[in-house]
This record gives sequence, structure tokens and C-alpha cells, in this order.
Amino acid sequence: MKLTPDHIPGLAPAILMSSDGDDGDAGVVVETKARTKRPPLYKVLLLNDDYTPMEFVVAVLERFFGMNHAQAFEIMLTVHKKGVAVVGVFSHEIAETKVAQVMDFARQHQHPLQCTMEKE
Ligand code: TYC
Repeated sequence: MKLTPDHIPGLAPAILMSSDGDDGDAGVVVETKARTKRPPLYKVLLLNDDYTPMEFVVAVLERFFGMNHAQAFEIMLTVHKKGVAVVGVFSHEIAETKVAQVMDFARQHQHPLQCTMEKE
């Protein structure tokens, strides 16, 4: 089997010398270099429903996503009209925390607001 560094995630080739022409493995010298991989990012999505008050959604966007009132109102209207909008992009841990905070806050106020996350 031909083995090149492309088969090894996180390792990059530095030197790749040709084989001696038999099975493609012998005589091959490979130096590898550690490759730093960016952590995956996650979109946090807010979903529309027919019952959650618009003012509550605006308050959620201000409180948990650091938006000013005008930004929050605009995103709320996008969700209201289109059904869904991305309200932020975060690391997995931060996205999970945001989703939990929004879901808890909505439940505390007995609103059916839904917030989810998906890999970007
Ligand atoms: N559709 C809701 C209403 O008319 C408002 C709303 C907007 C609800 C955004 C949820 O994520 C949402 N009261």
C-alpha cells in the first residue's frame, strides 16, 4: 500500500523521497510536522413559534448574545419572518451554554421558544 502523510490527520509532509520502485513503501523517508487544527465552530439558531412574545425574544438576544436593542429587534424579526436565524457562532462548549441558558430562561417564563446548535 502506498503510504503518504495525507493518510495521517494532523501530520504534514516535510520530506517525501521516491521509493525504489517495488511496492511503493520501501526507501520512503517521511518527516512529519505537528499541525494545529482549529476547533470546530457551532452556529446557535433561534427558531420561530407562534406564542413567544416578540419583546421576550428581543430581551433574550440582548441578555445572552450581547446585542443592542436595534440589532436584537432586527434578528427577532428575521426569525419571525423566516422561521430561523443564526444568532451567534461559538466553540462547542460556549454554544452549549448559550442554548441551555436560552432554554432555561424560556422555560422559566413558560414560553415555548426553541434554541438549537449545529456544526458550522
Ligand atoms: N412569532 C412570534 C410572535 O409573533 C415572535 C417570535 C420571534 C417568536 C422569534 C420566536 O424566535 C422567535 N409573537
